[in-house]
Amino acid sequence: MGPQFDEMKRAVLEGDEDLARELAIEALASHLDLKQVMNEGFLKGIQEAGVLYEQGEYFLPDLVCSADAMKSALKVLDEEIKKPTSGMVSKGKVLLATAQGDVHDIGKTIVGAMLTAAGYEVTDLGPDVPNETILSKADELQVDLIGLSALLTTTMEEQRNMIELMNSQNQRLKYKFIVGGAPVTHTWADVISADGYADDAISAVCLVDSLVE
Ligand code: B1M
Repeated sequence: MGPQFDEMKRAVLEGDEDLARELAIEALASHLDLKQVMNEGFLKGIQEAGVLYEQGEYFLPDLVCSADAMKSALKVLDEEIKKPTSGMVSKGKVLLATAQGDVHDIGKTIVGAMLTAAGYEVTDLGPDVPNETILSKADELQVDLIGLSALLTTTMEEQRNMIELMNSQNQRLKYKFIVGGAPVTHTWADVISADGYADDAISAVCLVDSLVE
């Protein structure tokens, strides 16, 4: 692992927003591989912050600072990640959100950026979004697929509730519905009868490709 990746990890771990932003700008300027920049750099930092939080060494304010540093790097890299690799013909419309009661939005934002890069028109409603809002937006935008992220075991229930809401409004077949987020599994997706589950942003693109024609 290169020293610059270590520094990226450290910037997030120490919650240093300015350093994280600077390192992201430098990474773009020196044409580093963005996948490596994310996976070996910044994401390592947020993962380790999570571990330290679990071990009681980090407290919530530390986690918030790490997340803010992660987001300042992501903001710089986002536009670059979103650049399509091929000529732009929209492959379909995707609506993303994080479940109501859940503020975690870093992973979903990455998924959105990767889907945009892959040629989808992505609308990201952000974190903490009620299912009713998502469904009415889906109708308004006539999307092909809805993706709901959940990072808390409690908010995973909103993914099940979304299916129930769709069923109650006779809209289950109108949209493909996929789920993701750290505690979510294939089994959970099967239990609630979602159309699919992806454990990271790259597999999310493959999954959406397989569901949207
Ligand atoms: Co919180 N948090 N957090 N947190 N946080 C977790 C999730 C936790 C596992 C930490 C821990 O205890 N070890 C734990 C959840 C425990 C549980 O439910 N079992 C937890 C907790 C408890 C909490 C609070 C309740 C703490 C408190 O207040 N006492 C609180 C929740 C508030 C709320 O939501 N109501 C809270 C708050 C926060 C911060 C605000 C400080 C911050 C979030 C900032 C933000 O997002 N804007 C935060 C963070 C940063 C984390 C950890 C450390 C990192 C999450 C992250 O961004 N990971 C997290 C620990 C962990 O996950 N191990 C933790 C990086 C990201 C790239 O990964 O989100 O998994 P991830 O996304 C991946 C895949 O999952 C997938 O692709 C992404 C890219 O590879 N994916 C999808 C994600 N969404 C997808 C959707 C798809 C497909 C794939 O299709 C739709």
